[in-house]
Amino acid sequence: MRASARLVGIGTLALALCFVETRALLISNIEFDLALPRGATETFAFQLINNETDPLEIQISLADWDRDLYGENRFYPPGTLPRSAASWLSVSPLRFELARNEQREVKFSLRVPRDIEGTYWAAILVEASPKQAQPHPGTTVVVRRRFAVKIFETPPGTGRRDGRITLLDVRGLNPPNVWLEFENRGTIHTPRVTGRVEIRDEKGALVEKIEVDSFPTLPGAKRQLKATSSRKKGDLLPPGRYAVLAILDYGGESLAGGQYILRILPLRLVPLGEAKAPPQDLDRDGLYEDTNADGALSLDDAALLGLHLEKPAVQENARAFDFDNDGDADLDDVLTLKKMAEESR
Ligand SMILES: [Ca+2]
Ligand SMILES: [Ca+2]
Ligand SMILES: [Ca+2]
Repeated sequence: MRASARLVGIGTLALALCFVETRALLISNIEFDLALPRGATETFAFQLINNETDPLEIQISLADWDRDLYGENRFYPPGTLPRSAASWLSVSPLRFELARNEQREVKFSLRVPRDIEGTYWAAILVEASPKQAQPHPGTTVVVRRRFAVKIFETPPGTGRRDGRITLLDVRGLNPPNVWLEFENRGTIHTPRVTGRVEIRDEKGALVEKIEVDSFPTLPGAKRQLKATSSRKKGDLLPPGRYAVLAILDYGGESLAGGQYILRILPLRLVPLGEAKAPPQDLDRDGLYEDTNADGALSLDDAALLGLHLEKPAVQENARAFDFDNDGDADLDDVLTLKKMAEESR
C-alpha cells in the first residue's frame, strides 16, 4: 500500500473564506492512495499540528469530492457519488481543541467491501475555526477554514485502465495554444497523467514539442487543459499545414493519442473602412494593432476594429487581430487593443 507522507502547510491552501493573517495549521498527510485487498479493514492516522498563534477548534467530517473539467476540487455530502468510499470510513476524534503548538492524531479505519472493482474514494474534511473565548449566541461570525484529506482505495488486481483524448484543438497562434481534453474511461484513478504535444510540418519534421503539465483524473472524469508553446510572441509559424499530435501516458497498456490538422493561411489584409492602407504591425510581433494605418497606436484603432469586427476583412485574418491569443477575433480583442492603446499613451 502507498500512503503519501508529505508535511504540508495547509495554511496556504485555505479556502477563499479565509482572509485572516495566520501562521499555519499543519497536516501530515493530505492524500492516502491505498490498495487494501477486498474484505480488509485497516486503520490509518494523520497528524494535525497547530502552528498558529491562537488555539483552534477542529471539526472532522466525511465528504465525497471530485474535480471539475479544469481540475478544481468539488465537495458533496458523503454518499453522493457512485464510487463513494465514505460509508466505509470511520474517523475519530470528530471534534477537539488544538492549543498553540499542540499536535493531535486523527485515526480512521477503512473497511473494504468484498465485491468492488477499481478505485473508490472520499475525503476527510478538517475544519478549523478560532476557539471562542465565550460562546456568543446569535450573530457571531466565525472564520472557518476547511481542508481535505483525500482517500483513494483500489483493491489490487481489480479495475480497468482506459483513457482517451476526446478533444484536441489549437486556439491562438502567437504563441500556439493547444487545448486538450482527456477522459478517464476506466475504473481506476490516474494520479499522474503525463505527456506531450508535437507540432509537425507537412514533411513530418518536428517543429515544436510542448510538455503537458501532469494532472490527475478520477474514473469517469474529463479534464481539459491548455498547453502553451514556449515560442516568443512574434515568432510565428509560417503559413502552411501542420499536424498537431498529442500523446498522453495515463499508466495503461497503451498511450492515448490524438491528432489535429492545423492550417495557417497567409494574411490578406485590406484597409478597414476609410483607412488609406491595410492595418499595420508596428512592432513586428505578428499582431496588427495599427488598424487605421496612421502609423501610431491609439484608441481610434480599437474603435475601428470594433466597427469592422464582423467583416470578412477582420474575420478572414483573425489571427492578425487575436490580441488575447485565444483563437478568434472578437469583442475581447477590441477591449485588449483598447487597453494596449491606453497603456501606450
Ligand atoms: Ca504588433
Ligand atoms: Ca493607428
Ligand atoms: Ca481573441
